[in-house]
Amino acid sequence: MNHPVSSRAALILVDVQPDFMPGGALACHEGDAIVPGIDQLLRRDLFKHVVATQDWHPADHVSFASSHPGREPFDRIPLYGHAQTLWPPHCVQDTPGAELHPSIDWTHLDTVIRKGDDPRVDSYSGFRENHGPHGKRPATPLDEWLRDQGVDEVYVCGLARDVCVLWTAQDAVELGYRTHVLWDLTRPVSPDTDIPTRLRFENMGVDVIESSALD
Ligand code: VGL
Ligand code: ZN
Repeated sequence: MNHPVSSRAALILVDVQPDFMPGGALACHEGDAIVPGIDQLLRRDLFKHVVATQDWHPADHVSFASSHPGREPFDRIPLYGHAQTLWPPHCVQDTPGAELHPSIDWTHLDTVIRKGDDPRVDSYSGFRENHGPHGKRPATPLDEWLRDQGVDEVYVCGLARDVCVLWTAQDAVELGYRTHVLWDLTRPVSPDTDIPTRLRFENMGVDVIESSALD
């Protein structure tokens, strides 16, 4: 313990949803291993501000391989001038796999940012959509909400370490937040990405720490 949490810091819990757990539609490697630690962290009540993101797709979402005849999950296709990975259908709106994980006590949550509801555009970061048909990356309400609360520092955890956690932390840095990632409370889709993911965090100025360091 050596890392005091400021009252101007927010915890961002990224996509802690059953579809990203083992047995789910888009399972992360050991994704369920983070659930007890996140529940315990919330019970410690260290953060004045707590936000969750929720992947929330329509059934015909552009990121689903099923929306592209002849394509398989994990194929990459060009989309609006950028590479798009095609995923198995996951986190379909109003299905059990899209719920915030039922084993976590979400009582202390201040707000939920749903993302990926535009059928044409994927949305990895909690702060803004991926590139869309108009070239822009429209903002979600998250940055404005955090600024309204006076937040200048964020701690990011959840799923997936190599996708939505990575993109959320990257946007947080670009938007000027002091940014930490709670490494032990994240897991990747592909574990072979862990070394490059950690380097990417460090190179972009993200402080990678363990949740046990917080007090
Ligand atoms: C995610 C792939 C597709 C994530 C969401 O939460 O990391 N990954 N949709
Ligand atoms: Zn998704």
